Amino acid sequence: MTSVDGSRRRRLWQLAVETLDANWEGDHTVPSRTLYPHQWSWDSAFIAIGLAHVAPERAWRELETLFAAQWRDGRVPHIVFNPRVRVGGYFPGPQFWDSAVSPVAPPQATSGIVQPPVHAIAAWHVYRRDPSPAAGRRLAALYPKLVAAQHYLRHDRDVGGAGLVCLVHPWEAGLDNSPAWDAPMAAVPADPELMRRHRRHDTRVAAAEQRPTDVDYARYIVLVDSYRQRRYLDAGLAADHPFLVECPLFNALTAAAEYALADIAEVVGADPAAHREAGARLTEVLGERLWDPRSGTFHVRDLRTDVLLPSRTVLGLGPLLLPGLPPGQVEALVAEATSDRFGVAEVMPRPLPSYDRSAADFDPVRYWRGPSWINIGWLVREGLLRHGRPALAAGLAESMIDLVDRAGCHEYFEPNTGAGLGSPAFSWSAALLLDVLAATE
Ligand code: 9WN
Repeated sequence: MTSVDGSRRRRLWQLAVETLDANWEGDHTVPSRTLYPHQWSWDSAFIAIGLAHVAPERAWRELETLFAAQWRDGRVPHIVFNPRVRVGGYFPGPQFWDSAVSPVAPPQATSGIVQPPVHAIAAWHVYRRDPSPAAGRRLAALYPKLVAAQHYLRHDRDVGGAGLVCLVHPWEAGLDNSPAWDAPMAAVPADPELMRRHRRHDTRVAAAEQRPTDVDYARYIVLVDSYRQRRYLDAGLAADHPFLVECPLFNALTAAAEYALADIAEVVGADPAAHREAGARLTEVLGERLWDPRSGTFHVRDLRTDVLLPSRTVLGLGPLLLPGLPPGQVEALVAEATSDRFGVAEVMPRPLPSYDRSAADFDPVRYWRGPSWINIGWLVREGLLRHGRPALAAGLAESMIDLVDRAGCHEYFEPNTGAGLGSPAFSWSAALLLDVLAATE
């Protein structure tokens, strides 16, 4: 277990609490005041995990506000727009998404895509911190909504027909600009005309070399446009949607959510068995479709070409979260995590990068193409703990605490120098720091 001395712990704890307080909007937390002024789906899940330590009421509220914007088909939108934010405060904003075109959208303005399903895991964390009868009632109220979200992902999004969730936009993965998407994105037409009619907001408040390029944005926008034109309905996606991928981290989180739902079901008097079966089935299919025994890690499958893509990104470590991962795959993923590519270690750990450090196109400052992120460290740490590697998990925790200690609650970090990148005062860095610090007490 990492030991963090008392005064350092108090200072970091206070920094994290102040960051979360400053980003609180009354019924949800913004990821960042400058860059992301609305509510984001997986951010809220990570934020709830941290808030559970200091403000459980806000933790429940965070999840409840998000799920109040759940679509009628069960999808949880990746952004819930705050109507009080000025037009142009984020791009693409509510006008571009125009969620009202969809017959299954809620009355609130939201985006039309999803993000990784961390919410059942978060709800379970929040409940376990304070398993009071009142918390049990809030858990019971969330349970059917969490089940509907999983149903949407596992059925409506099973485009490949094999039982895995298919993503229709890199933003759905949460690791938006990962090199994992380069090949499928290269096939998406970058329509400069469409982009000329809009202005990016991100590069006005963050350094351009730390953000995706204009060509990336042109493609992101084409994909939103294409999904909106089908009114965000999923039937027939395989025929003409230009980006369709199966991601190992997203699918591992979908499976892990089923195991969290099994735990929740026990508390709320529902049947846990079907959730455990779904988790086991997803684990099996992940092994069949996304595991490459030659590389010893998991990869993204491009459904448009039916090819397993070669890049080794941190997405490949996601299945470590699964309790039923076969021992050979666990060993291989631990070897991958502790190799020079990713640098996890018990002593003198280096920050966990988002991409293979030895790759020719490793970029230590650009968004998801190398930098270190606290949420990814948190997920890999959970996986290491699940598979009985507490010393490695402690080394990883130490590297995460160190990053925030030296640079503050930044959105991401340069993995060689530890310099803070992207937005300062970023909510999930603060929230997950609280959870990691609490585990070192
Ligand atoms: C698009 C809010 C989100 C995170 C994503 C991260 C970034 C948005 C953007 O910020 O994405 O959803 O505008 O770049 O990639 O993981 O949820 O923090």
